[in-house]
Amino acid sequence: MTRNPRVQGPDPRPGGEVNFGTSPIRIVALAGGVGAARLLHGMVEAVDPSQISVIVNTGDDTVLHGMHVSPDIDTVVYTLAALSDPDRGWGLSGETWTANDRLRSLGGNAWFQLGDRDIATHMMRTDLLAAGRTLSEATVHLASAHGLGAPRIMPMTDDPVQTRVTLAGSGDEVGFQEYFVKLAHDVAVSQVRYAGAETAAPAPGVLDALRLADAIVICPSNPILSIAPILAVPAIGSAIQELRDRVVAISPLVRGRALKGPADRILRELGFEASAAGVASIYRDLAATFVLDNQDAPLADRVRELGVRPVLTDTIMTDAAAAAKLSLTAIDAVAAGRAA
Ligand code: FO1
Repeated sequence: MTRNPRVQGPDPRPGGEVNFGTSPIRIVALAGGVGAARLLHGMVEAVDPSQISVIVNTGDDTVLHGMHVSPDIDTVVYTLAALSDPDRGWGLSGETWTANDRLRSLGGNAWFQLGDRDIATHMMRTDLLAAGRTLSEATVHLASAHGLGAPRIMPMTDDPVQTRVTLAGSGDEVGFQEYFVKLAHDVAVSQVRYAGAETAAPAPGVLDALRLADAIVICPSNPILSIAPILAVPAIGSAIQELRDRVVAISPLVRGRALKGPADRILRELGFEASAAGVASIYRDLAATFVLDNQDAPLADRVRELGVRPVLTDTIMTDAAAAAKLSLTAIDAVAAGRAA
């Protein structure tokens, strides 16, 4: 396995190194927001970033005040550029909120907080789209403007896809950010759909990256809100299914609980088991390997019974070194599974 020469300090590789043979290895990550960004922050320290492609969920995208906001793309870009706010996980560190506060005082729609510096990102993206550039091209521009030559960050599609959430109480359907931010995901959900996904095409480069990948990592993101929209793009979902033996998913739940966000609740509300085994059953046709936390060791046999190889490790990413180690465990597990 090729290790990133920029890694300092102790080798984060777990014991029992497994090789893919001729290096360098190529990795694709399917990513949502904060959980994925944390994993990637470690992955780029552990693996040569030029060999990593990230396919990012755009079902959370929204147009606010005339600006195209792509929260998950920005979270990944800001985190990899070491510019994200460490506590919130989204937005920029050292942010000011003058425009948003002023908007609120004018009676405007200010529940989705846009920081002053963050607004420049959305203005730039909106200008590029208005000038006829695609979301992929706008993403290349913004990643490079943030100093990121690698990894390659791609939206899942350049077509409009919107994650829409039906509220259990009223039966009303709302946009993702209205559920997630305005309602603070504190309401029961009865259905989630990915409007537009059925006719969406993968963004340029997405299918090639998947086909060339030695390992495809499904990040520990919300399976319903962050990963399912990517898989709902038909050509991406079927490519992942075909490449199942190279796919490893990392559980976003530990002892049945999400470390951040509503993944456990929404799984339960939609009739899934809120546990690592429940998540493994959602991914069973897509991922041959499943990484779950040591604390969930009693669930490993149930994962195996699903026809999925369980791998136990520490999945709680306390820092970049822990995230690097988790990435390598997941990637090595694919190599071990394919060699078996
Ligand atoms: N999350 C919040 O909880 N409250 C916000 O006001 C908010 C604003 C925001 C602005 C830009 C951006 O890129 C992300 C923002 N997020 C906010 C995060 C975002 O709603 C979620 O992290 C993702 O969509 C879920 O992955």
